[in-house]
Amino acid sequence: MTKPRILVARAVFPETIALLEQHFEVEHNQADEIWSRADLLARIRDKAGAFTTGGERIDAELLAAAPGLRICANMAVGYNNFDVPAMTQRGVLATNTPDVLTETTADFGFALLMATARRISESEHFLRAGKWNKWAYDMFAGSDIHGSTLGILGMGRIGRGIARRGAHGFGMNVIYHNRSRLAPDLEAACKARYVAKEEMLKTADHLVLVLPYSKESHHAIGAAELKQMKATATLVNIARGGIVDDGALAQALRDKTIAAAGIDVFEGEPKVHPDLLTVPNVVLTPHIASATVPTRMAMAKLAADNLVGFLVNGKPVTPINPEVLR
Ligand code: 8YV
Repeated sequence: MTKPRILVARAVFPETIALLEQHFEVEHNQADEIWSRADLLARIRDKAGAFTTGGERIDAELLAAAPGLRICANMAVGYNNFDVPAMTQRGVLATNTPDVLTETTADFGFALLMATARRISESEHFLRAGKWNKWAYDMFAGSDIHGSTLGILGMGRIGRGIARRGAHGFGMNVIYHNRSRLAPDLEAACKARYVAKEEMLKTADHLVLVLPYSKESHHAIGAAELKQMKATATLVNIARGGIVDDGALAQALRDKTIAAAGIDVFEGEPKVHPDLLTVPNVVLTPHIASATVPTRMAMAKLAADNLVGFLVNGKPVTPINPEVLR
């Protein structure tokens, strides 16, 4: 019996490829570089499934180029690279990797918040540059985490993980805003209080963004929102590029209308807004919030399990559009 053909759009763990090769004929991008759009369109043409990593746009054009495509399995919890309505209409299943990255990503959100508020990167650069030659009362004086007000925009699994760390670990007063209010038991578990977005912008000492990217959340934090924040506030974005207007953020950081920012995701990444590279009060990381070895392995395994589960047994593990199965 011939095996179904699948595409793995980027280099992943050898263990993942070995698992997939037990069931499929695998075309695997082993190069360092992401395939061009033209390459992706050409290579997906004869495939039944695709293993994607969040950067590959799966839209009507690609679906038209791949008449036999039945599933795209994203190795990411976010799936704004998928046009889900177009996939559903064509009967193509979409899957993602929720849960397995929640705690790791929440850990990183907290690490980035602490590095930002306590000016860790900025002070390390200063030391490495040989500029540390005296004590000064205000040298790299930042803002406190413990006892401060933590605002969270987007209260899904990762947002709740950050809230728990803040409330239970650091005695923070946690407020959040979300499309809908959490059930009382979920609010109680992370000691979080629902507030309007405007109140959160005005009162948070630290604001962490963990909401999914969509047309509605595009530039949810722009010049107007940044103006409402405290001059002592820090902003952390571990959600998606495009949720923050990076140009407006660089301006706010330069004008010190907010104190500092920690940014892991960028509009148009891996390109970074040039103005962000020139302001000192921002910690910049290359989209690594889920990057621990066990978590990345678990994400890759879950994406592979979705492909095997669906194409071999008809049962995906974490479908986004289960209506395709009916
Ligand atoms: C991924 C992410 O590393 O899961 C997500 O949504 O943003 C990250 O965990 C990235 O999408 C590549 O897989």
